Amino acid sequence: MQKIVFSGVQPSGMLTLGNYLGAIRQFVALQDEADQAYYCVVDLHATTVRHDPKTLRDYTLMVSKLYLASGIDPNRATIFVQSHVPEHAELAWLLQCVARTGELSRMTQFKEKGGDKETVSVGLYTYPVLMAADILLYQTTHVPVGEDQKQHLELTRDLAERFNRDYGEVFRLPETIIPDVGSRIMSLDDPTKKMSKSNPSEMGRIHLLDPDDIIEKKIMRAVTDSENVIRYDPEKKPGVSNLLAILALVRGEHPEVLAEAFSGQGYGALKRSVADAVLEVLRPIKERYEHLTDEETLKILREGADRAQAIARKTYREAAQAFGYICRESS
Ligand code: AQP
Repeated sequence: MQKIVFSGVQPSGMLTLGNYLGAIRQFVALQDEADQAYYCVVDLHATTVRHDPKTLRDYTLMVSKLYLASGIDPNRATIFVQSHVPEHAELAWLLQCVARTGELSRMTQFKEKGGDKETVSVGLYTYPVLMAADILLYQTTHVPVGEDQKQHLELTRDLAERFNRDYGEVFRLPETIIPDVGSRIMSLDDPTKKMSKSNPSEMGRIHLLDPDDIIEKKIMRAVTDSENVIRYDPEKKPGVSNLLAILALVRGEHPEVLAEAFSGQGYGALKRSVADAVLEVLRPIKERYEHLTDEETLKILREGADRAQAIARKTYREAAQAFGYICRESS
C-alpha cells in the first residue's frame, strides 16, 4: 500500500518553535519516506475565530514561505492553500451530515477556545469535520501532528468508518504520527500551557523569524523552578523538562540522557545551551526565508493546488455519488 501523508498548519499567527518541532520537522522528514505528501496551509480553519482579512492574507503567504524555508520541497511534496481546493469545503458539508452534535461537543479544543460562549462561531464547532475532510480527500494513510490534534484524528477515523459502513467503501482510515518527545512544546513563561502562536503572551513562544537577541532573551528568561536541579520530569518540573525536550529534539538526543549530562550544572548553563541550539537550527530557515519572493511562492502554491485538486476531485465525486448526490459532469 502506498504511504500517503497529509498535514496542515493554520495561518493564524507567526509559526512557533512548537509548530516547527512538533509538526513541520516531521513534514520534511516524511516527504522522502512517503509515496505522496500533501502539506496544506489551512486558511479555512484560521477563520473560525475572529480574524483580520489582511493579516490572514499575510500569514497565509508567510506560512507557505516558512514551509519552503524549513525544507519542504515542492518537487517532493505538494504544498497548497486549502481554500484553493473547494472540495475541502464540499466534503466537509457532506461529513457534517454524517457527524453527530454529541461527538463535536466533546472536542476539547472547542471547549478550550471558549466553546460555551454565545459569540463562538459555528465554524469553530464544525472545524474538526473540515479537518476530517482535509485528510480523507487524499486517501491519506499517515497524518503527522502534535498531541493536541489526537482527538480530531480519532473523529476523522470514526467519520470515515461510519461513512464507509453506511454508504460504501470510499475512505481510507488514516494513522496518526505523534512524536514521543516534542509533540507538546510548552510555553516558556507558563510551562503548564502549550506554546501557541495565537497566545497573547509574546514571551511564551519563539517565532521562527524572531531576531537572535529576542530568542536568547526569551529562553534565558524561561520560567523554571526554585530547586536548581536538572531532572527530566514533565509533571513535577515542567519548565526544566520543556527546555530539555527542546534541546533533545534539536540535537537528536533523549531528554533523560541530556538531564544526566547537565547534572550538577545550574539552570543558566542549560538555558545557554538551549539558546545556542535553537539559534543554530533556526538560522538556515531564516536565511532561506529572506531569499523567497512572493511571486515564486504563489507559483508553487498554484501548481500545488492543481495537483491536489486532481486527487481531491476524484475522492469527492466518489463520496458524493455514494451519498446520493448526482454528478453534473459525466467524467
Ligand atoms: N506547542 C506545540 N508543540 C508541538 N506541536 C505543536 N503544534 C502546535 N503547537 C504545538 C502542532 O503544529 C501543527 C499546526 O498546528 P495548527 O496551526 O493547525 O494549530 P494548533 O495546533 O492550534 O497550533 P497553535 O500554534 O496552538 O495555533 P493556534 O494558537 O492558532 O491555536 C499541528 O500538528 C499541531 O499539533
